[in-house]
Amino acid sequence: MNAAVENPYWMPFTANRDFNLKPRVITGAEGHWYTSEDGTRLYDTFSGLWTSGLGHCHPKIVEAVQKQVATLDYCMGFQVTNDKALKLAERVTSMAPDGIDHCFFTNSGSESVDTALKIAIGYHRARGEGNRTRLIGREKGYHGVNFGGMSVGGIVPNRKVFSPALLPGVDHLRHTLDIARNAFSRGLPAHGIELADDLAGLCALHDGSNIAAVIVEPVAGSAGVIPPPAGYLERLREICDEHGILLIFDEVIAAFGRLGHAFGAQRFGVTPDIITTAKGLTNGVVPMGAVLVRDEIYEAFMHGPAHMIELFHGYTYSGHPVAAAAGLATMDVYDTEGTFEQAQALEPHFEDLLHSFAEHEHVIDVRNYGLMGAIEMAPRDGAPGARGIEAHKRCFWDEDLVVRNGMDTLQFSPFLNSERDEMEQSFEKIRRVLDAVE
Ligand code: PXG
Repeated sequence: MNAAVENPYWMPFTANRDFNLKPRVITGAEGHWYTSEDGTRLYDTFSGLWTSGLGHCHPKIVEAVQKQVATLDYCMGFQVTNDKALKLAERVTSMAPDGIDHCFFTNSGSESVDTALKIAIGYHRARGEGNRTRLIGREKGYHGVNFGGMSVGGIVPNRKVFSPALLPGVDHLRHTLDIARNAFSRGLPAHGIELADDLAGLCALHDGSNIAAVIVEPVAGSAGVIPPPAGYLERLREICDEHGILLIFDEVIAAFGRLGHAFGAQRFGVTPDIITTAKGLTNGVVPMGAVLVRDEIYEAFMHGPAHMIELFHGYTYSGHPVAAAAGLATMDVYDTEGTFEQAQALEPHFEDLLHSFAEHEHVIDVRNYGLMGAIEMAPRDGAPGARGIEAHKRCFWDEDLVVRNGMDTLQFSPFLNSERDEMEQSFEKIRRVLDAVE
């Protein structure tokens, strides 16, 4: 068959025509390994898509999902709820920083972000500050693909085509990637705290009293793992407090162990007002997201006649019982297996392996924090991104390795319970690939 013509599946964030020339199709998974359609076993260096830190098909999660789907497959989530959603909200808020004690369920990171932005605007209005509607994002930020998240996001190709339809009243802080000053930093880069003062500049321009919220990823993920400069998030928090602006941490990647804690906020010791999550909430097994908010935010909505809906927002599948069962089983495994401690213990080894590429001829930067890492290659003359996708394909076909590239940056999201020797072997394979790439 001529797949390029006949494949009806329009793949997300994929070069479809190129893909269809030689499709890469996964049919199974177990633990840290995928199986492709010809039976090859491939090691997963990206934990799914930052999703599956416990490994694939974890037996405890599989069992919980199987049981739930046969017990209560679905029930209405408006005006009625299910036992698992209640339990998961309790469980997740008990793990969150003090003061963050309400949880709204969504089905994805994109929905979590748009929900969080709506909650921020609704919160200010409920307090009599309906003028506070401006939203601030950051260049290179990724907050999903819905209109709100796209508007506060800062990845240019994701915005370009839709530019006329972006939300009004949105500004961006400058990004913090500074290879000239910070290349090959281990952990948080030393330079760039002053970039947080962009927020003070926007408060001066618009008056802080018109700004509803600032949203940032604690560590930018999709843009190629950009840890914040030391002190940067603390400074953002201070400026938000000075001006009554809500601080939203988009922890779709950072939450649930990627930074060695339940939440990135805990790793940084900076507590935002709202946290968005997805991915690790269910180990990627069933789609689900959650938005966690401070008590005052929830309480601000709880006014007016008690029989009336307070927030006109929600999804048919908010708090889906099968997703919530997967979430509960995932939290149990994090707990019983000591996953966050395991992840912390892996960090130094992961950092050393990544930075062993610092001298490689193609490599212009290596960045890491927690179990998030990136190796950035110089773009090939006139063909940015070509080197990255070539590396991805060589990994897949020649080395039985699934590696994520964003343009010429290879991104790594090792399993939170990785085996050291598997991690080492995967980086040996990557070295062979970088040696072979033109
Ligand atoms: N916020 C953040 C911080 C994310 O990383 C989303 C929101 C959107 O989530 P959904 O579930 O709607 O996709 C994400 C998603 C990459 C990559 O290569 C990362 C994501 C998506 C696609 C690619 O790093 N993260």
